[in-house]
Amino acid sequence: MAPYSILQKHRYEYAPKIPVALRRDASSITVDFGDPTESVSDQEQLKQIFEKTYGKPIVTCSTGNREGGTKSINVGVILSGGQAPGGHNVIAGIFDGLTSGSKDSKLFGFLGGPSGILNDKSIELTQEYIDQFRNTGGFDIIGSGRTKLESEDQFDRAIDVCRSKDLSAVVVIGGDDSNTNAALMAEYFEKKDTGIQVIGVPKTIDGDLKNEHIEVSFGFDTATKTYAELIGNIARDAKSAKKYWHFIKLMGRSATHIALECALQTQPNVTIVSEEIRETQKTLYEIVEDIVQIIVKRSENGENFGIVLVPEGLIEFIPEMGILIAELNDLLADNAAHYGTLNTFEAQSEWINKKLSKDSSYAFSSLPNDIQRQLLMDRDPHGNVQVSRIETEKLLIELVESRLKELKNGGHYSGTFSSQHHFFGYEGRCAFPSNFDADYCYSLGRTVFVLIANGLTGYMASVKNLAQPAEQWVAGGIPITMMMNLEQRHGKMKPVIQKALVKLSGKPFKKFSSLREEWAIKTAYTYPGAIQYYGPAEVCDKPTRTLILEHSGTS
Ligand code: FBP
Repeated sequence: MAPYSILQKHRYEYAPKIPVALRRDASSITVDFGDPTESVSDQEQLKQIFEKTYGKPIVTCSTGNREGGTKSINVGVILSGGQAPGGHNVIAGIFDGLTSGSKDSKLFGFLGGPSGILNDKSIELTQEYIDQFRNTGGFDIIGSGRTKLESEDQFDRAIDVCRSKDLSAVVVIGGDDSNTNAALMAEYFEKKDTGIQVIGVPKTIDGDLKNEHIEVSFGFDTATKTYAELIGNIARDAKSAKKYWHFIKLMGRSATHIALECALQTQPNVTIVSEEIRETQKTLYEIVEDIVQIIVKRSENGENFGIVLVPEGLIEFIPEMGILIAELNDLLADNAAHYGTLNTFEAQSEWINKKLSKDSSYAFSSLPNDIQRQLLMDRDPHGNVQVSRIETEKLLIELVESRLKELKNGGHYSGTFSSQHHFFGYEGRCAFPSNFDADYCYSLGRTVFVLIANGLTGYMASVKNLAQPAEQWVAGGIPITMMMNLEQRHGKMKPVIQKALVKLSGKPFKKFSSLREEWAIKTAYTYPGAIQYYGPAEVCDKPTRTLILEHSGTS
């Protein structure tokens, strides 16, 4: 066994709290069926695409008992996309459910993400092996990857591999794209009459895989608490030394849920919400001006320090930058061969500038060289610009600094401005899961097994009522097609799970916007401290502010 820390040793002993309905022998749990469902929109088209799996009912784990337990079965599991705390517990939950049904059942973990099933690379997950990962962060139990599993050739290959291992089901633990592909795979497996079930699990620290039935994706709780601890520490340092403005970029590929939650936990001076920028169509220079105004006001009170939270996805939400990035994505995808022959940045940017529209060429040229380079870096497998590699926080500092100089020269600002930049993302993705994530993920894993044992496919495991104590949580399954609509991807309309951005009419944003002016000028930081695993429930088990505001009506 690899060396481990004292906390890790103690976490092995932690028994996750689970809903009452899951507390019995997992193999005997039945499900109650609701009414047939519809997709969020584009019902007719989706009905045709998902001929076999469209319209299934929501299911809830029931208190009734299944006759005859479960025969021994084999299941395969895949971790897909970015790491999120709690993934190990999902796998532990599946394993415990599976082996409670029959000791002869087997769980296989495909290695390195979805490519593991295509390359037939897997390991059998034994009790001894799994026990080394319980309640720990990371995805290193089997590794993860970003290969997309979406073509019929890939699905055929997956069928061969599943058959060679006699798998009854495949579990895909992933974000919105991976679960969309899980739904397509479930449909294909049904059409081919394979009898192989596919179940999805909602994972992503970004928190953008959520809806009426999926209250939060796992990992969001731990990641935001980790970042909030660090932000609180920096805020206190800033308030002590009174000499730096800290610009902190926070992960979240697209939606601003992470930065918003961290703002609610720490009360910084400025938090940019990308969705609001898009809604109000603010330009980069207007965003900079807003920050500058706050810096000037605080300096008039003698406070030449502060905290600015910058969501990672911001750059794509600034109208002129969003258009520029969309043009760049298309240009790079359509001219990959020619672009590959351009060996220097100068040659690349000259070619790009000629191809861009006039406005985008202007927007591109007005950016510092480093940011231009970052915008031209390789796309991810979904064709997206890798926002975690674009240093928006540094860009803002540069623009703020130069605007403050202008104001100083004009006699409108007499403060001092020194800055520090930070990026918090990877720090939070593999943290020891909070009690909430440890409990939630283990419950999700147990729920996955109940769905499999009840013969379901094309479902996402769901555990609801999460703002309440774990015993009151409600476990069940949501047909994935129910969360889908059609969206344009690479010029074609494709079925996808709707991404949940921050709602400006939602309670978390409203709460934030009612307080932000006060936080901007006053120094009103709060310091959440480190995640606690042992102690009073109020300290250790409390979910995020976002979840509480969205689901219990209190803060
Ligand atoms: P998932 O959506 O796959 O969960 O990943 C989210 C994320 O952590 C984003 O916040 C971030 O932009 C991205 O992954 C970084 O990706 P990578 O790990 O490939 O650098």
